[in-house]
Amino acid sequence: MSLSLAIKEHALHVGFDLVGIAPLVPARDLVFARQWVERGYGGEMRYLKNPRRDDPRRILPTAKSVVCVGLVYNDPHAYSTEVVQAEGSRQKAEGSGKEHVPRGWISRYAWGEDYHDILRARLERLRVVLERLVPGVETRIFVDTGPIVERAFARYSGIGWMGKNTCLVNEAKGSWFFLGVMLTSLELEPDLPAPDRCGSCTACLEACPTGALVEPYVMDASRCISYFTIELKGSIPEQFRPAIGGNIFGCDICQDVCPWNWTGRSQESGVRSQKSSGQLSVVRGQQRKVATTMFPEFQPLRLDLPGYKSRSGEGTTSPAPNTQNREPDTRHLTPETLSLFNPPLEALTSFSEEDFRRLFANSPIKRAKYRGWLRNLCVAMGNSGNPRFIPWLQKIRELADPIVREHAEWALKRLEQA
Ligand code: B12
Ligand code: SF4
Ligand code: SF4
Repeated sequence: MSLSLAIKEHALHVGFDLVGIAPLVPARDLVFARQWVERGYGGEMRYLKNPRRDDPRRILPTAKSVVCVGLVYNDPHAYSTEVVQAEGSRQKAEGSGKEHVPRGWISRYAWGEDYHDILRARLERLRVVLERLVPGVETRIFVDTGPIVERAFARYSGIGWMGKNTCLVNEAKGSWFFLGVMLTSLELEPDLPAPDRCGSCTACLEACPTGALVEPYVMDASRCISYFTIELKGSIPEQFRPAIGGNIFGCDICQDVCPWNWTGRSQESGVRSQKSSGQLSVVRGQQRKVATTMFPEFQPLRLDLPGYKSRSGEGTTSPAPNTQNREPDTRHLTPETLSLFNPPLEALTSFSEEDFRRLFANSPIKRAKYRGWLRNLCVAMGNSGNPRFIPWLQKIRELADPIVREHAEWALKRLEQA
């Protein structure tokens, strides 16, 4: 068996779902990535300016090929475009005489434990195998945070094509997977890039609420909800706040609507998007067949909140996987347990800064920091149209932090006008 094949077998053996080998320099994409940053599309993400991103030999001078791996994080819970959020659920609740429970959306990738550690641990195991196979081999491993344009290499390794939403999409697995890369000093047999299967579909471009997908395959990250709610440390530009809707950490919309995350085959998605309305779109009548994982670390975290008592007795959790386009299942609720799947906004207000640090110590959510968390909650509450948040916002606006204060003021004004 060739060394390249042996490495790929071991990658699957240590638990990755996808693996491929890329040649060292996908020059066209790295030039594109540099120009993209120069155009200002990276917003305030200064790490994207690191010149080592232009050529991996600046990290490992002996590098000759790149082993790219993918790990599926999707689980069977509903998509953000399936759960009827904000206005829709309010109307429904009012119609049925029940109190409306405004909920927020935490991006699917952040429901479970921090993926950086999980992928890195598996890559370390792969590195040990490689060092045993080829003593003296030099390697560097990266998951997300290193100065590597990961999707460029992953694209050339054949594990997916770059979709028009800029995510890497795999024909069999969809796009809900994380990437990891290993630079090696070995001359390995490269795979062929996967063919682009987006075809004439434009579902993601149409669904993006902020117009961040400025043209097919090109994102202006400085307009992306994921950037606003995770990466941006300061004030969220006011003109984008209504379009953020209930997204409080990250955004899944352009992946939720992708037909490859449904049947994995056709574009017959029947997606109804509500671009720029600030509401998430609603998708009905589809069967989801894309790859999921039962890996417990990626299931929605359940937090015990002894201090929290839900006002309307709605509870906080939706434990049952929800694959068939249903609204969150609220039958098995305990009022003090919070699931990160589509949580009630009110429950999220009960965290102190200390709680935030403790609860999210091993979660990607810690990246937003407490200040960003409060800021994002203010925006979602302002967008909820629900006056029950006014007392909390009034309290929050007394905080010393000028960013949080300003977002609370904005939300109060919006609720008063609602
Ligand atoms: C900065 C960053 C972001 C930014 C900017 C995203 C973006 N589209 O650039 C923000 C904060 C918005 C973001 C959001 C998300 N991110 Co992010 N992010 C990164 C990071 C750190 C760098 C990405 C980057 O370099 N962007 C600059 C652009 C130019 O590069 P690129 O998008 O990778 O594009 C490459 C190719 O697509 C190609 N290309 C793109 N357009 C064109 C056009 C032409 C003409 C050509 C020739 C080439 C080309 O050139 C580039 C180099 O190949 C990577 C990790 C890493 N170190 O690479 C993770 C990463 C891309 N993110 C990831 C994830 C999971 C997410 C989110 C799903 C999280 C969430 N739910 O909120 C969203 C997805 C949003 C989306 N539609 O992409 C995964 C992607 C997995 C996948 N299957 O694609 C990565 C790889 C992290 C990881 N290790 O798993 N992210
Ligand atoms: S993650 Fe959300 S805001 Fe960003 S490009 Fe996709 S749909 Fe648009
Ligand atoms: S939604 Fe359509 S255009 Fe966008 S990435 Fe998926 S297949 Fe491609």
